[in-house]
Amino acid sequence: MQIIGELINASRKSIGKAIKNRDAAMIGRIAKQQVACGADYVDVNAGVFVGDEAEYLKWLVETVQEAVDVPCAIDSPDPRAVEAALAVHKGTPIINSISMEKDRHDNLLPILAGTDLKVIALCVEDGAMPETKEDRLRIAGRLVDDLVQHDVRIENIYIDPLVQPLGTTDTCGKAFLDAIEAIRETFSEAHTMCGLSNISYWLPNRGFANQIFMAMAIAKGLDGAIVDPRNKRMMATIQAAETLIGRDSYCENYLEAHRNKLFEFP
Ligand code: THG
Repeated sequence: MQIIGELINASRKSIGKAIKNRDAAMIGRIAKQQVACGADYVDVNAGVFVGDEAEYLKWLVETVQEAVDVPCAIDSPDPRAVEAALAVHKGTPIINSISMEKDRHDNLLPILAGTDLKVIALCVEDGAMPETKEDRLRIAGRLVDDLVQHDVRIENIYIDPLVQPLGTTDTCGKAFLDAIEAIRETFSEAHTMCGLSNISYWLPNRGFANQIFMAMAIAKGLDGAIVDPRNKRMMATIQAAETLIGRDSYCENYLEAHRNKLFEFP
């Protein structure tokens, strides 16, 4: 399971303030915490700084990479910001994300074409949001065809079927889960990815709902997620689900997690 730590996102008040103040100690601390808790990538998002996003995103990449050794997930639709971030990034980041929305697509495709960059392919197109499994699978197919035609390797594509809040439709959770399963069957060499906290947007006890939804998604084959890795219950859920579905030989990772007290909650 590939874990992207979601916390360095300027839309969160404390992070927006830290970025504005160029508080490298605070950004470095949050990056370190996420990696210590198991993040494979650190998401960096400076999207609220319209006009100055490129400069802030570049600073975030430099600051995060001074603190930790893992690559970043560069979270922006703006090609200027992505280019600025790539110019300073060491190692191979993941771009979050291309979609079939025309502007976003046409802006990011030239940056990705022929490279070894990893990329999240978000199942969204212009016009209506995807509703059914079939909508998601069709958009995923367009994205994969297009990226592969432009010499992006299929193993570097992480398809995000898009989690929507329950309350838009009762069945959007099931449509997402069925889409994960169908994507794994249809594009077996590609990966999947999602940010899943949206599912519980209107509900009380969101943490509990999010953990259960994660376990259900892992059962369908989800192999990447954008989460808060400091959330011990969520990380324990991920570990247990992976072991139970058979992705943990001799349950070694589960046993190690137990020894490291991952299953003991405050
Ligand atoms: N797919 C892809 N990228 C994504 C998402 C996705 N990036 C953004 C988002 N969804 C995932 N990232 C975050 C980052 C922070 C928070 C949630 C998702 C967060 N939320 C607080 C909450 O939900 O309670 C509220 C914000 C706050 O603290 O102010 O922190 O789906 N590809």
